[in-house]
Order: sequence, then structure tokens, then C-alpha cells
Amino acid sequence: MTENQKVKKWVDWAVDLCKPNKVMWIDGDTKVLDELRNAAIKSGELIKLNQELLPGCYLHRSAINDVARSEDKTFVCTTKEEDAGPNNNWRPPKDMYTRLEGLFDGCMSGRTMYVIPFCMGPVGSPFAKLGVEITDSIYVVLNMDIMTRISPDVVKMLDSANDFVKCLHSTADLNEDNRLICHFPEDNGIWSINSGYGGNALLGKKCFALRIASYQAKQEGWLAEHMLIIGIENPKGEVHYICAAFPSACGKTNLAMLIPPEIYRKKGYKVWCVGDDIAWLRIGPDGRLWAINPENGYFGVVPGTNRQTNPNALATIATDTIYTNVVHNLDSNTVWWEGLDSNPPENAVDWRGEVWNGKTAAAKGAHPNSRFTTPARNCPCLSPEFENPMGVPISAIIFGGRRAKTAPLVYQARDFAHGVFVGSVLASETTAAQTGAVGVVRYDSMAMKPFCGYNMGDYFGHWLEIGKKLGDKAPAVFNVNWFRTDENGRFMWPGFGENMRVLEWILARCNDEINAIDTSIGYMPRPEDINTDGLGNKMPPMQELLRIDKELWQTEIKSIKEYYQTFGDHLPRQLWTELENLEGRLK
Ligand code: SAT
Ligand code: MN
Repeated sequence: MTENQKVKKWVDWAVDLCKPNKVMWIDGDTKVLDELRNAAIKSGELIKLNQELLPGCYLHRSAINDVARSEDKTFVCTTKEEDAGPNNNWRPPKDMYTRLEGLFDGCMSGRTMYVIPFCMGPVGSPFAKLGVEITDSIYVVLNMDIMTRISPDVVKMLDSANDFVKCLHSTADLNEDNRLICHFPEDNGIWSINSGYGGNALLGKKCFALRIASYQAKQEGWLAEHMLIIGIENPKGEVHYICAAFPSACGKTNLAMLIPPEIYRKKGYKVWCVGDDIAWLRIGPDGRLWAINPENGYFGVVPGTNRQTNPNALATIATDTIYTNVVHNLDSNTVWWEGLDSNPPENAVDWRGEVWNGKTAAAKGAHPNSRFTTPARNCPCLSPEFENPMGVPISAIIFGGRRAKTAPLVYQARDFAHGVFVGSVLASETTAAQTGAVGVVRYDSMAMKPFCGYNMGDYFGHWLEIGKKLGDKAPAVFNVNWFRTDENGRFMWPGFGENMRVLEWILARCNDEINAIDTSIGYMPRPEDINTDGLGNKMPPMQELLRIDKELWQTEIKSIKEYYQTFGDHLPRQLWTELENLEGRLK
């Protein structure tokens, strides 16, 4: 319970609307959480895994129609449509509230309502923000306990807080036709109904920490970004921090938990993970850009995680983890997924809950978007600065997409405003994993397209404003592309594990230790500036990886123009100028 009258009034209102049998406050008490876990095991919502092999680990299978974020059912409801922008689905708040009130009316009858005060960011940090999630799902309670900070201290903070984000969630009857994830940035509110999936239901994550927070950040002069944060320690023991934004399926989690190649480890290089998904960035008292990770855990894709691709993630998810929609190995009471090893279990149950034999089954056993929810504290490379209330100073911002030919391995923006341009035209080409044509360019500005809680044209303007305030203390901005292919369609860069070689060049640039070539698209390394020691027969064709195909870039300019036009008047003039300048340099 809290002393905060605003919170109490809101909870009372929600009780009247949802009509639960019982209300239960969650403050992180382990006894209460254990009871909930046991209730979930009893009801079949959770399966307790082999506690000797996987201590504290559980398996959950979602409804079959509820396995990913529902972007077409996600809305930003601002008074004026143009404030939501072409990047969001929009409805007038009044209409949406009416529809939602109808759906939420009595949705918790016969159920318990859980009220969860939570904190995004280190408790006590001036950057932290409070929320309260109301839910009828034990799975959501247990996931929120991993992903956010929940404790009696947070309840105390809430007692005297003026502001908190009101997060109302119910799984209702999981009916897809009535599934809605609605944001009311003008009221600090989120309403989500008929889904239990992470991004739709753990409202602290994408809904609050990106959509609502980006709106708040615009008003308050900071940035809420879809970025990992890592610290790179050099042999002198100095740590430089970078943020990086990638659209999905570009290896973001792997980069967040990177283990440097042996030649770097021998010299004393280390990579520390501050965050794998979201960064809140502010201008510090020293005028530099500082970042915190508002989250307290990782909600990552499971398939493909193995000892080679991400040993740190594998170690992290060996304890205290909730697995969702992976294979249940009945012999060992453990879990399995595609890409773990080449030894699938024969006596197993797939993500749908059906009998599954990995040796003979045609269909995949784990859902491609199956997930782990795991606490940050278990990560072997967790940064010692993770809980630092002031966050970490950022030397570089990296944008990266999946481009077969256009983008070179790495280039640096000419200045911060050019960096905003580079981020705004971040794009990925569709792969066979998506429906529709392969190789179609999709713009995903700053990897924020599904997560920016207001008009993206205004968002670009806000980035430019932040850049002006930072002046010469602004971080350097880079673009990377690990996905360039050769004439046979094979990736030229030898793999995520070698990305440290590119980071080394990026940091050398930040520290003024190396010159670069001034090209039409930005500053680039000479082929010999990327360290290829120890790559042996994995030696990439550096010349080719760094080649700029001017014809492809001319085509790119045309599609950027079309994309920019979708923002109408909201697109800052300065970005059109950046585009014209690029066009000029390419001539
Ligand atoms: O949106 S989630 O956080 O559930 C996962 C994702 O799609 O990035
Ligand atoms: Mn993400």
C-alpha cells in the first residue's frame, strides 16, 4: 500500500472498473512472490524446471495467438492527430477511452488484481521514473519483478511522488479482435488488454520506457532511446561508453554482451554491459551526454543463443530465468531451442504444448520469438556502473542496419547534425524471416519507428536541439553494417564476435588517435586501419567492405526523399539540407 492519495484514488477507480475479487499489492517481498509462483505452477501457467540444473528457472507457454508485439493494435492517443505522427496508429483519446472502458468493465471478476509500484532506473537516481502497473496476470508480476525495480524503497518513493505512469493491464480473454495497447502521453497513461506478451504487457518496457518516456523526454529536454549501452575497457584500464541502436535481428543483444576476440582479451580489453535495449540520455553537469539503463533485466530472444554466439547470455539465463515458448525436455526437465546445440531432445514438448521429437519433427520446437526474462545481476559482464545513479558518459553513438550492399562496414558522421541525419535514415533490408518481398528497404529511424511516442519529424527536431545544447561535447556518431554480402550473397564480415575490431577504430576516432578519409558519406577508415590480426583464414575483403557504390547511393537518396516526405512540415529543414549536401558530395 502507498500513502500517495493520487495512486490510491487511481487504484480505487481501477477496482470499480475491473471488479476483481481481491486486490494485492506487490513490493518485491520474496514470500509473496514465492506464493504467486506456486499458484502459477499449480494452475499450469508456469512449469518448474530442474532446479539442480537450472536453479530458479521456470517455463511458460503463452497462448498460441499471443507471441509477439502487436504493432497494428498499438495506438498513441494524443488530442491532435499530427502530434502522434505518421509513425503511430492514432485515435482521439475520448473515443479510445470509451472503447477501453467497455473492454475493461468487469474484466477481472473472479480474479486477483495485482498492483505493482515500480521504478525505471536505479532507485534514488535523479533520472529514474516511477510507474504503477495494475495487472491480473501472475506471469506479468513475475516478469516485472525481473525487468524493473520493485521494493519497499520504491513504495516509499511513490508515497511522496507527484508523478507516476499509470499502467493498466488485463489479459482479459486474450481475444485478438479486442487486443489493444494504447498510450495516452498527455495523461501519463497506458492501457493494455487481451495480451500477455512482453512488449504488450510488461508496460515498463517499450510502452513506458520508450513511448511515454520519449514524449516526456521531448518536454523535459532529454532522450529516451532504443539503444544498448556498453563500456569498453582498454589495456590502460580506461573505460569508454557507447550507445548503439539497431532494428531487430541485427545482433544487438550479442553486441551488448560482447566478449572481445582472444587477441584483445590478451591485451587486456574488456566489454561491460550497462544495458541491452533501452537508454535514457541526459546532458550532465559537465555538458556531456550521460546514459542510464532504465531496466533491471533482459527480455531477449532465445533461439540462436549458444556458447559461440553469446556465452554471457547463456551464463546469465542459467539461473533465475523465466523461459517463454521454448522446448520442454521431459527427460531432464530442462529447456531447449533451435540454435542451442545439434542435439535436440526426443522426448519433449514444443512451444505449443504438443508432443515433439527433435530428431524427427518437421516444425520448429521453440517459437522464433521465444524469450528469456533474466535479471541483469546474473550477467557475468554486467558493468560495475549499472547502478550508478548518474549513469555513464557517452563517447559515441552507433547506428546499424542490415544492408547487403549500400552501407559500408563503418563510417563516421561529419558532425552531430549529420549524425542525426544518419540515424534518421537508418534502414534494414527485409530478410526471408519476414513476410513479403526479400531485400526491400525499410526505414527504422534510430530503430525507434515502433517506439517513438510522438511525431517522428518532431523527434528529429528534438535530436537536433539536444545536439545544439551539447555543442562540441556531443558524442561522435557512427554507422555500422555487419551484413554486407559478396557477389555470392555471403556475409563478408566474419561475425558478431569480431565487432570489437570496428569498435576499436570508433574509439580511436573518439579519442583523436587516428585520421580518417573524408568521403562523400562521412569519415571512413582506410582498409589497413581496421585491425585484422589473428583472423587467419577468416580475413575479410576490407577494401570491398569499405567500398562506396555511388550509383546505389543515388538510388538511396531517392528513397530517403520519399521517406522524408511522409513527415511533411514536421521534418526539420536541416535534415533536407543534410540530404542535399550528401547529394552534392556524391556528384
Ligand atoms: O517488444 S519486446 O520488448 O517485447 C521485444 C521486442 O520486440 O523487441
Ligand atoms: Mn528492443
